[in-house]
Amino acid sequence: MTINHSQEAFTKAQELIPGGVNSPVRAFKSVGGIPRFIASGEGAYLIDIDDNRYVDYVQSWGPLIFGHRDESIENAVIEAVKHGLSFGAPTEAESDLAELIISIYDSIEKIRFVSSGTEAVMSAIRLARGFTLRDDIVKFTGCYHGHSDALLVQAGSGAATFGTPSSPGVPADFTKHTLLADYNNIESVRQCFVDSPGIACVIIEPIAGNMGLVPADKDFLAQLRALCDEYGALLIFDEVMSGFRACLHGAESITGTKPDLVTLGKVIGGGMPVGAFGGRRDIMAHLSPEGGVYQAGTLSGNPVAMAAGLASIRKIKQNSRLYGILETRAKRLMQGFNDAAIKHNIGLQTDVRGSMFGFFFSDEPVHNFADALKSDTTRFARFHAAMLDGGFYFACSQFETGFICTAITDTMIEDTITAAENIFAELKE
Ligand code: KE4
Repeated sequence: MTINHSQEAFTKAQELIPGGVNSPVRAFKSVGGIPRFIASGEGAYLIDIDDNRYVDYVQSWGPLIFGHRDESIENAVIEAVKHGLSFGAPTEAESDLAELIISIYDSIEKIRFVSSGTEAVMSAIRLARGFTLRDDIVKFTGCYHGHSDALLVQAGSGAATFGTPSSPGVPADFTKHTLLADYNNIESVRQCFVDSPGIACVIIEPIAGNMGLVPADKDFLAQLRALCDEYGALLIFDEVMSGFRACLHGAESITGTKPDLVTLGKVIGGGMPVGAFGGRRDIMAHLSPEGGVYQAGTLSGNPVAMAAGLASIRKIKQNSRLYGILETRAKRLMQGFNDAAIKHNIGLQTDVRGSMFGFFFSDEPVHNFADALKSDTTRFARFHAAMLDGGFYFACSQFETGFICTAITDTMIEDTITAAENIFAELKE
C-alpha cells in the first residue's frame, strides 16, 4: 500500500495546523504511522488520496450509522441547501427534529440544539447548576465529555475526590468544583457527596466509549439514580456517542435508569455539526430566554444540519430491525476476534452494545479506566497499523470504540476476521 500523497499532505498540514489535524486523535499519535488523508467516502468505504480503500469501522467517530454518502441523507442536505445555508432565525426543521427525538426518548420532554457534543455537555452542566443553585459536579475517570474547561480534569492527589486540570491552560479555579469518581463504583460516588457541600449533577457516559467500550453495570446506574435523588442532584446521561448507536430509545431503555438530562450528538446530525441537550420540562424551563440560564449559538439548529439529522433519525425510526442487524454483525466480528485470540493465545476482552463494539488487548475484564489502562497499547498499535495496511480502518486509539454501519456486509465482516487472525498470529511474538 503506498501512502505518498498522505505523507506529503501531512507534512504540509503540520506547517499550517497544530499537529496537522483539527482534532488531536486524528494525528495517530497513540498508534504511530501517517494518518490517511481522505478523498471520499462510499458506503462502507473510506478512500484516501492515494486511492487506497478501507472498510471504515470509525464512521467519523460515530455519526454515520448508514455509512458514507447515504442517498436519503445526501438528498435531504442538497434539498435544504437550495433554500439557503443559515438564517439565524427559527425554522420548522428544528421543531421537526425536536419532536422526533422527544417522541423517541422517554426522558426528553424538551430539547435545545447546539453545534457539537462539547457545547451540549457544557450547556447541560450550566443548566444543572442554574436549576439546583449548586456549583459542584461529579464525573467519572475515563469518561470524556468534550473539551470544556470544567471537564478537563484528572484525579487529584491521593484519595482526594476534587479534580485538578488535565490540560495546560485550564486554571485550577475552573476545575475546583469538579469531583472525580470511579466508573461502576458507587462507594466512590457516595464519597463525593460526603466531600462536597452541594452537588448540582453527576454526569456519566452510561455506555462509556471513550476508555474503550465499557458499559456501566445496570445495578450501578440504579444506585447512582438513588444517590442523586437522596441528595437532590441531577443525573446527566452523556449519550453523544451511544445515542442512537446502542439502541433506539437511549441507554435508559436498556438499563432501566432514567436520567434528568441527556446530551446527544453525532448520529442526530447525520454527519453534520449537531449536538443537543434535553430532559425534564421543569429543568429546561430555566434555559434562556424562558429562564435565566444563558446559552446561545450562531449556527445552533442550522437548517442544513437539521435536514441531515432528520433524514438520519427518520430512517432509523422506520427500520425496526436496524439495531438487531447491526448488533448481530458486531457480535460476529468480536466473536471472530475472540476465536483468533484464543487460537493464538492472545489476551483479549471484547464487548458489544448495538452497533458499538470494543476490544482490549488485556488478560483481565475491563470495568473501569484503571482496568482499561492495563491494556497492551503497543500490541494495539501493531494491530491497528497492520489492519490499516490490509484495508481495514479502526479507531486510532485503544481507548476508543468501533462502529458497525448498515453498509458493512457479512462478507466484509468475514474478511476483517480473516485479516485479524493473520495479524494475531504475528502479534503473539
Ligand atoms: P464533540 O464536541 O467532539 O462533538 O463531542 C464531545 C463528546 C462528548 N461526549 C462524548 C461521550 C463523546 O464521545 C464526545 C466526542 N467523542 C470523540 C470520540 N471519542 C470525538 C472524536 C474527537 O475528539 O475527534
